Amino acid sequence: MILIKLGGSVITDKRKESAARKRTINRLAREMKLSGKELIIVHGAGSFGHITARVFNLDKGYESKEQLMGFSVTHRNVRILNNIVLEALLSAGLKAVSIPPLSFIKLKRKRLHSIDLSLFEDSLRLGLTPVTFGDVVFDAGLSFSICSGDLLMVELAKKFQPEKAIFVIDEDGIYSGDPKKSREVKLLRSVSKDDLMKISTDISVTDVTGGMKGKLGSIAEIADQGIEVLVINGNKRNRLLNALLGKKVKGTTVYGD
Ligand code: ATP
Ligand code: IP8
Repeated sequence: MILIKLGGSVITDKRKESAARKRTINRLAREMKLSGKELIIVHGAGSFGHITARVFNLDKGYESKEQLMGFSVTHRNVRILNNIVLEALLSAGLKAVSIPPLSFIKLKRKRLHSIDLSLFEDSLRLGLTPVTFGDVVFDAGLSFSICSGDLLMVELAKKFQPEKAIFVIDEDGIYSGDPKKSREVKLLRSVSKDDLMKISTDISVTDVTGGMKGKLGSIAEIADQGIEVLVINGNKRNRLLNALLGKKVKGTTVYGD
């Protein structure tokens, strides 16, 4: 089984609220189907989640009752994006089924409190492709908080030990610094998990879950379990397909020790 995260930077335009990139989503869905691999798919929230989450300060947890509408709207919005992804997967011929985090994970001060991944097991056993996504969730310390797709990647990797985990973003991989900020940065073709945290990162768009910095922490946790992690560009045709097929593709490979 291969675990994939379709980043919000690829499937949406993170600068514009609720702007899905349907052509890209459809192409990525076709590439996933063509690979013929057993998959668990996670997707980010992009501009369907991060913008309203920031407006209502949802990442800080419950502060006032005015945030509750923000909680509902954000959940509704990420489900709209999830439906767009599902439509694309079904049209490509994948038997996808959606499993929303709000109903299977609870956090405590933004860290894992409890999780029930049995629906993922049931789906895989039947030959269905489970799909989940970054969402608002209940939090035992803060009443609610944000669950990133990156955290879901870590928990799914721990439980299902995929043959590899692929993070699909809008850049060719992990660079020595943010490629949107500087031309001097270099693509890192292979990085050890211990070197990950030394990499310079930046957040140029609204992102309540820590952007690339948060992602590097999640990648390190997955690599720590001996699982190969790839970071590749989803805007480049067939890169996801070739990565799924085990071909050598431009991107960053992160290895444990
Ligand atoms: P989402 O959280 O919405 O799902 P995502 O998973 O696609 O989004 P982001 O958190 O947006 O990922 O991170 C990808 C972005 O990180 C890229 O668009 C890039 O500009 C930025 N970035 C910052 N530092 C780096 C770096 N060192 N290497 C590569 N990208 C970087
Ligand atoms: O885009 C964030 O998930 P991510 C979820 O995977 C929300 O970090 C609701 C902003």
